[in-house]
Amino acid sequence: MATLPRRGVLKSLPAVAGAAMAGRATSAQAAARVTAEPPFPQPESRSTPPGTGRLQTSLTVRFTERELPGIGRVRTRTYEGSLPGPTLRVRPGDALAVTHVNALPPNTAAPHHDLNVPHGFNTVNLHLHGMHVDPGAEADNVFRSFEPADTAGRTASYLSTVHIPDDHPAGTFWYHPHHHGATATQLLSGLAGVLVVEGDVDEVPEIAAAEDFVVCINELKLSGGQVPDLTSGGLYGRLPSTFLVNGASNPVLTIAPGEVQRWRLVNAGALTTLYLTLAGHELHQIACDGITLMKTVATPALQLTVGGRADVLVRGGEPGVYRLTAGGVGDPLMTLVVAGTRRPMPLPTALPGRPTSLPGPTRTRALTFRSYQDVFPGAFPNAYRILGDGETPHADPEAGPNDTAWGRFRPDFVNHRIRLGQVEEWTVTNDSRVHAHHPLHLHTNHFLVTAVNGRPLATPVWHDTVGLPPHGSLTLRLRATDFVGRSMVHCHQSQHEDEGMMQLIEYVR
Ligand SMILES: [Cu+2]
Repeated sequence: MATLPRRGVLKSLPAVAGAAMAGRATSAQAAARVTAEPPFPQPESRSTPPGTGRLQTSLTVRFTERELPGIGRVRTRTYEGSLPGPTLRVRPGDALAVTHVNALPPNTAAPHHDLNVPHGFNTVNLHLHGMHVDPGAEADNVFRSFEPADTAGRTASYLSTVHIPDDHPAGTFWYHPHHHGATATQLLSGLAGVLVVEGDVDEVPEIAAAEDFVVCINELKLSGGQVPDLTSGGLYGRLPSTFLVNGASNPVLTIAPGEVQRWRLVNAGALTTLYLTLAGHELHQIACDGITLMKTVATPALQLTVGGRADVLVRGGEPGVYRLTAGGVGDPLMTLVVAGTRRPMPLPTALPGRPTSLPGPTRTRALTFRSYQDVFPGAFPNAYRILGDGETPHADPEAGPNDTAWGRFRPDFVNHRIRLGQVEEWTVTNDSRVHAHHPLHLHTNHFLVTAVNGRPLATPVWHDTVGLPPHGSLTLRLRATDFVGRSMVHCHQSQHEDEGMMQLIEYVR
């Protein structure tokens, strides 16, 4: 079984532009470029000590100035001084105890009267994205505020204790702050880390034999070596995004011909959906959003929406140099060099997947993600909101999209009461004037996507985050279990989220 990522002796080579441009080079060329360059970067790993059932760790958030490979000096908010933060590795049944220290400086701007205007950029909290755990108390509670240092520099610490159910799925999850108003700025600073739940899927022989790599993709908005706070709606639109893999620009990973590796792909960005392709190779997907598939799915391209994860197996092809790219993103994300002695390894024939069916629904909901640009004057001219099943208390459907409050997030109003054990069917529509991407994210429970634009999927797919098709709709089924309390459904395009595209859920018995 895989308990720790194996860090084999990896040969790698510099991200030479010429090499990266060549879709494929000869094996001699590739071999000639193999040097003693740093290995493919992996975040620091922190695992539950054997026999303890408890991973106790601390995460200090602070501004850090550091050299990012291929980028230069950057000063940004980090976990533990690193970008991304450390990878936390736990097992079903474990307790995860995190002591958070917020060593960011005091917030400067006074609070805005409208909480759906971005604010509080140095206040954080802790969200365990995709985890099926308690959303309340001192667990995965995104209503908490971990305040920054005071003017004298004194910091407070905040404890989160999360009990991971014995039957929690094994897979790839992640953590990040989820303080309303600051999520986009903090994600675009690189405040994110990977959370791995180890278990059954790791014991599939072909997967256990594969080297296990975290591929955490961060999206930064850099201006003069810093990430500016999102204080006006148009700011980020004018700055290009910088994409990093495990904190480096276009790092290089080496694989032998025929060798199988496991990549845990995480879109830890804030704004951009990634359409991933690896030149010369298929991606053999084994899990989506932390849920193991019923069988391996080979695909030439993968849509990784903001917040989404995909575990894939990659089998080294012909010797050469290949790029992992994302449509619409100019530079390669990373480079794969196929070199060395052929090492044939099989792909799995069976996976311990979660069945892709749920009983017929006993209740339905219709939600609409609506965004229209430039409908309001001022610094935040957009209207990001979710409509459906009880908008805000003063909702006036006749008021239409020019009512500034209608359908925007209110922390004191429950939009959806969801009964544990009951199967619901949701139709979620993307109603936007422009070609807007809205990644739907539900906290606490996964859901089963059963149809796209009304057309049933041959094989439904479990998600916690899924892109709504522009001008289209998704149909999903949900059966919430285990945890009562207040939770969230929102857009994971985090600027939209900060500006109000979020609703409150209460799970009830
Ligand atoms: Cu959105």
